[in-house]
Amino acid sequence: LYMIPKSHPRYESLIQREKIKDAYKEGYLADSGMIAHGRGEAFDYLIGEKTSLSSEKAIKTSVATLLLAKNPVISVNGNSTALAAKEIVDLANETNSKIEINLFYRTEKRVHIISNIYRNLGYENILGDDSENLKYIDNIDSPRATASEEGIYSADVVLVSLEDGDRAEVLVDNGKKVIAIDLNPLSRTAKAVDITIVDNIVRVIPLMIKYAKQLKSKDKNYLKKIVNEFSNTENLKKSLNLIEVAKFEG
Ligand code: PTJ
Repeated sequence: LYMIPKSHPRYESLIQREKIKDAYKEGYLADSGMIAHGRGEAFDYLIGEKTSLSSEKAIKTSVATLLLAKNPVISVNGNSTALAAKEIVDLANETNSKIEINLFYRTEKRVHIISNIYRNLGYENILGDDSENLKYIDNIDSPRATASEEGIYSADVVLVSLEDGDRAEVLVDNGKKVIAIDLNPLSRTAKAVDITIVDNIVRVIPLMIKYAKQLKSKDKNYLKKIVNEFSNTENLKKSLNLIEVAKFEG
């Protein structure tokens, strides 16, 4: 990584840019992954680059949902891998979730590099790579809609991040409970899914791990109560409010 002094006022943001740039140079970030990151950065700026109370509530509900699931799957792509691969492995272990590679711009080369990243982190059975006979959700025979039979294809809960709206809708239409990490509260993904975490993936996954450690010893009724008390419509309204009240304080 390019040396960024820790004292730099935009240190965290610059580190994320470096990771995205490096992932691009290593050949596993989609070309438009750069654009997607830039859009996320802008929304992050508007919400003050911190986890709001509504995001924390959505995070807690998401963890309860993963812990209650029969076959929970964490879907990963180029951007989520660049920013949070190690933490994603920890979250999968804490919540007994599977990890599946699901790329919007799928190429053999990108799949290969990404699966090696997870293997090098000690996560052996990554799903969705080319060694499997992949199926297609909703019978959309497109490389964008691949699904591993034991993963997303049969999952009851899927966690997606930086996901395209069409694919999020296909998952919802197929009866999956979908959790999305998306900084844009107005995106089609944010509106389509069951739980939207309007926050940066780099802050979300570590907090999910913290909640998973707390909640995994709780009984099912306790977890169900958390899930039942959550309204995604309210959550999205509150997230939008954060942007509306962002004021010039100069
Ligand atoms: O690796 P691939 O081939 O699967 O491609 C991945 C991208 C991200 C290129 C693809 O899924 C895509 O084009 O996504 P979109 O439609 O640009 O949506 C990305 C969404 O993620 C946008 O709403 C961004 O605001 C949001 N976003 C960007 N960075 C972050 C983020 N959300 C959370 N944390 C971030 N760091």
